[in-house]
Amino acid sequence: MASATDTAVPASVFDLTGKKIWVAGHRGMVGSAVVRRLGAEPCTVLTADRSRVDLRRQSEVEAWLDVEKPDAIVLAAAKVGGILANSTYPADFIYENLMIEANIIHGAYRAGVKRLLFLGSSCIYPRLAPQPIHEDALLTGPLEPTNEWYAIAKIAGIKLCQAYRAQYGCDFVSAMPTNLYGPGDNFDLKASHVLPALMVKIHKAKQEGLSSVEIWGSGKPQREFLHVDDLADACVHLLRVYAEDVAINVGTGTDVTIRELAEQIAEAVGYTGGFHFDASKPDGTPRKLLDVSHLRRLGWEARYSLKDGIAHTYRWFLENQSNLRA
Ligand code: GFB
Repeated sequence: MASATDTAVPASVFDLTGKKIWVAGHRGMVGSAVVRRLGAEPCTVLTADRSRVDLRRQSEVEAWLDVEKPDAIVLAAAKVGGILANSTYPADFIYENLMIEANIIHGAYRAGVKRLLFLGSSCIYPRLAPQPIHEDALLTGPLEPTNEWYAIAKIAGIKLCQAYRAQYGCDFVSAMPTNLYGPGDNFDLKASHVLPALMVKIHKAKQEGLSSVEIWGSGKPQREFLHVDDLADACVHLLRVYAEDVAINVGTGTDVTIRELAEQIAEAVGYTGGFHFDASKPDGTPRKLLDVSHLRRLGWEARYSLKDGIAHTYRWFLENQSNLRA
C-alpha cells in the first residue's frame, strides 16, 4: 500500500471539461463501463455502432474520425475471450486485434486526436515473469502459449502508441489491466473467462441440486481480479494524469487461486456442494499478479474487494440472465 509520503498525485495533463471523447468498443464490458464512468464527467461521450464503423476497416475508421473529430479516445475495442477461446481461435485473436489497434491509433494520429488511452492485458508479460509483475518485465521472456496470439497483438498496440509518441509526439498512452469481471461480462461457457464461467456453473449446480461443479485445470493457478467499474475509474484517472511511455499496470495488488475463487463464488451463490477438477483442460499461466506501485504513486487504488465485486456481479447476473447467452 502506498503511503502518503510516496504518493504524489500529478497535476492534470488533460482537462476533460468540454472534450469529445470517443469510447471505441462501447458495447463490450470494458467500453460500457467507461461510458458509464465518463457520464459523471463534464465531457461529451462519442460511440460508434458496428453497423456504422467496422473497426477492422481502415477507411471506415478514418471516415468516422474525420467527421466526429474527437479530442480523445479510449481504445477499449478488442476481440477478447478466456483460455479456451484464445487457443481455439488464434487467427481471429491476432488479426482482429491488430487491425482494430492499427486503424484507430494511426487514424488518431492522422486526425490530430490529442489523447489516446489504449487498453491491453496482463497476458502481455512473460509466462514466468517474477511476481508481482513489474512493467519492466515486458518482452523479457517467452509468452504463455494459450494466449500468445492475443498477447502479441496487445504488445503491438503498446508499441504503436510508443512509436507514434516517439516519431510524431502524439500523447498516446497504454494501460494493462489484470483479469477483469463485472456487469456486462460474457457468460457463454465456451468463450468466457473463469469468473463468469464459474458463476454460471455454480448457479446452475445450486438450481439443479448437483453435488459437484467442474473446474478446468488443477485449480492451483493464481489470478488477480479487477472489477470493471474500478478499471473504468482508473481509465478516467489515467486520461487526466498519465503521459508516460510505459504501459502502466492496473490491478488490485492481490490474487487468489482458482479454487479459492470458486469457493468465494459458491459462498455468494449459496452453493454448498463440492468441486472436481478436469486435468484435460489447460491451467495457462501459473500466476499473473501485477505490481501496481506505479499506479498507486499516481494516486489511484481499486475500491472493490473481490467479495463485494462477486456479490455485485452475481446480482447483475440474476437480473440479466434471461438476456445472456450461457
Ligand atoms: O479466465 P481464464 O479463461 O483465462 O482462465 P487466463 C483462468 C484459469 O481458470 C485457467 C481456469 O487456469 C483456467 O483453466 N478455469 C477453471 C476456467 N474453470 C474454468 C472455466 O470454466 N472457464 C474458464 N475460462 N477458465 C486469459 C487469456 O487467460 O486471461 C486472455 O487467455 C486474457 O488472453 C485474459 O489475457 C485476461 O487468465 O488463463
